[in-house]
Amino acid sequence: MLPTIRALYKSQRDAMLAALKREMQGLDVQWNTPDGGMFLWARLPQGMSAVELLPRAVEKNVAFVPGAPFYAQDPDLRTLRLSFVTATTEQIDNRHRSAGTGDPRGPLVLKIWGRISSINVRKVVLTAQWLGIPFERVDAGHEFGIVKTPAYRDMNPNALVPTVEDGDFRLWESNVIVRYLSAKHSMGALYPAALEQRFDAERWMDWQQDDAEPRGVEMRLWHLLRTAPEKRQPQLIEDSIALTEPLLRMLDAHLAAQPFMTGDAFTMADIPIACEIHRWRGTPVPQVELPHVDAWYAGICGNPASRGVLDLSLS
Ligand SMILES: N[C@@H](CCC(=O)N[C@@H](CS)C(=O)NCC(=O)O)C(=O)O
Repeated sequence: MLPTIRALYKSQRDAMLAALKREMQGLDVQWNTPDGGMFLWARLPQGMSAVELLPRAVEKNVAFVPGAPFYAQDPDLRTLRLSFVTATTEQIDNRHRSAGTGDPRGPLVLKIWGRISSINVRKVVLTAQWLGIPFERVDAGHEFGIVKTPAYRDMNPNALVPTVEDGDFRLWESNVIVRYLSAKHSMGALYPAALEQRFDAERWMDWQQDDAEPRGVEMRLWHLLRTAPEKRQPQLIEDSIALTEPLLRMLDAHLAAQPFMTGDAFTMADIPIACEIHRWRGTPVPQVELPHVDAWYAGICGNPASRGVLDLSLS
């Protein structure tokens, strides 16, 4: 009896190992090769959470147990436990095929191209984390290069980050990616369904990109963090403070009257502006008092989705 069970479990384990190897190709997913027992442990790519992935995997007939509850402290949200004894080898093969990158409807994982030191990449990562969208981020741009290669330019002719690949669909322009992901995964919530509320959100997103960013924040950051001290022009920094402070006071007054950018609920509009405030507050210059902005921002930072984004220092 025991040798039969042992042989059966071995064939099921091997089917799962083979399916993982095939379907997780090119993704930063790790797993062990169990010597015995009934389970295999895997670790998802950076930024993913097993709890958040579970409902999507179940939709595709793959179930697992998220690893976090097994930890006494500091859980690793990326871990999960797969049982290889509860399905036949054919089921294991087919279910992983349908849930994996071989799925004709596209891979489970959104691919985000761009270094996390970019504010525009941070917006996209924050959106994906907020919505629990499984993603893989590839460092690109600046010191990581890649953006000027023909293959990257084919995706994004601007040779800038971020770019996302959602199956066969490729998209660039950070705020547009935030809109796209919100509309796709959170219609009626992050992407407001009512036209007036939606365009209120759109307006603030454009304000971040067209006013707040170019008028001051960008200039200050580049000057203070990315320019050699001997090449810095103090006048430029002062000008950028003078240009930006009135905008921030306006933002503070806006958030004095309502908890989020477009009213009572967090929407896509809060994302780019939170990333802008992260940058503003992280720049080493005298800071204007913004009590309402700070309270709103603290609330967003308190959400686990902001980890690895708004808790990073600027570089
Ligand atoms: N409007 C674009 C701007 C993109 C952009 O300027 N990206 C910068 C980083 S924030 C970039 O790619 N810089 C060159 C590099 O990193 O190599 C967007 O919002 O996505």
